[in-house]
Amino acid sequence: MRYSVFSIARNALQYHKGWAKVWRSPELKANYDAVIIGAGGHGLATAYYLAKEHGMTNIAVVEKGWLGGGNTGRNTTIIRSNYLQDSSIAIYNLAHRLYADLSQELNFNTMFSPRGLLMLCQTEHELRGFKRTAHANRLAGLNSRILTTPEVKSLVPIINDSPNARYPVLGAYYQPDGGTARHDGVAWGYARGADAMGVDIIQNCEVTGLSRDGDQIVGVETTKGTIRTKKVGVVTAGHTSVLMQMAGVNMPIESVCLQAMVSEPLKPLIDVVVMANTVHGYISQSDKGDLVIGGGADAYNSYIQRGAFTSLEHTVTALVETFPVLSRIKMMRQWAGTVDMTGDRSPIISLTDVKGLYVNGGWGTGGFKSIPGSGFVFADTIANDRPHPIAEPFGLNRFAEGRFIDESVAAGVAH
Ligand code: FAD
Ligand code: PYC
Repeated sequence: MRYSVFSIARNALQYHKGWAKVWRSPELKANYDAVIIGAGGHGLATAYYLAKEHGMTNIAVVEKGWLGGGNTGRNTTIIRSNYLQDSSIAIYNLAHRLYADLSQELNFNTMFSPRGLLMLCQTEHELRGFKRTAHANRLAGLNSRILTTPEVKSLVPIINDSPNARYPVLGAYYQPDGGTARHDGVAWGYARGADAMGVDIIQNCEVTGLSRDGDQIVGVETTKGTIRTKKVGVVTAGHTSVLMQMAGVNMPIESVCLQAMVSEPLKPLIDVVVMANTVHGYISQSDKGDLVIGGGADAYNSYIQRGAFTSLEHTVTALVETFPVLSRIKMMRQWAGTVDMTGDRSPIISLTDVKGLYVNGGWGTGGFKSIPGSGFVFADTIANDRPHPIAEPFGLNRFAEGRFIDESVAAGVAH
């Protein structure tokens, strides 16, 4: 649906009563060629690419709440591809490239803003580590380099560059095309695109069971009825283990709470994204002027979406230490999401021992940036019943084979 200036004005004057719905609210059918569980960014992107690239349109995305209401709508929208291992760089880079054209692809403004991203180096170890990352990234064709402290100061004038700081800024890793996007826009754009190709997005529909016939998946039990299907993709960040248990599959995943907050709106103050991994804080400024702020995950496993006070306090301390000028701003809102972490801090995109059951999860605190790439390769994996070459290293078998993809440094501040 396209709107003219006149129709926008008319709708506003009619107290917003006349808007056409952007996607349908279809009835759940009894049979689908594939069912995607979870209408976050990854699930919706998977459905979009299944329909667009593989012609699979008789599919449903089932969501227990509202679409984009999980971590996709709760994250702080940082997009970067500065991971260390080649297999990680391949998927995050693919995602980054797709993000660059996503607004055009979806004809929906995702507000992608590659404004530049800094990861501060506040210990000698961190500086050495990020030099290694910058070299690895450049070898893979990524634009990245190490900044000196004066260069950091000129990009971020409000930063505390005192050599007497508890953790002085010794430099920074810099990805000039890292940045942010609008999280809801990404979910809504993929939802609208998938819906337009015939995908049924069923909200308020919780999956309560997965049915097997021997080692073949045959159905999905939901609060809106039973679905018969031979292909199921589980894309339920935070609850990946819960869903996979329904089919008898144990996942090497822990679920923890990760929080974020926004400040009162301020005049333009900082036009890059800054992450301070050592002290556990990061910051960017939204177009509205709010500072978008986050830090480390809670230190214990849980499924609550509230967050521990200690983590919140720690984040604010890190913020004030790095940007003393912010010590008196007010925080407007705080929220949290449940993220699912693997031991090597890399995701799982995989076939399973159950035929027709596929899983995409374990993105931990960093899966917003990967949504387009993840959806693209997961759709290909489901459609062809074999791992896409970029997804292959991320198979579940890596845990049994000891083939870990260690990204604990790149996962950074939130881990
Ligand atoms: P989700 O968006 O969580 O979607 C999963 C969906 O599954 C949910 O909507 C849920 O309701 C649904 N579901 C669960 N159980 C069921 C069921 N039984 N039946 C039906 N549906 C079910 N990543 C970055 O790259 N950059 C960042 O700056 C960043 N910041 C973050 C900040 C915070 C505070 C948090 C919490 C996360 C952050 N992340 C970030 C991580 C990122 O948000 C996630 O990795 C990503 O959004 C995961 O997307 P998803 O589609 O897999 O999951
Ligand atoms: O992955 O860049 C990231 C991130 C920042 C904050 C949470 N995750």
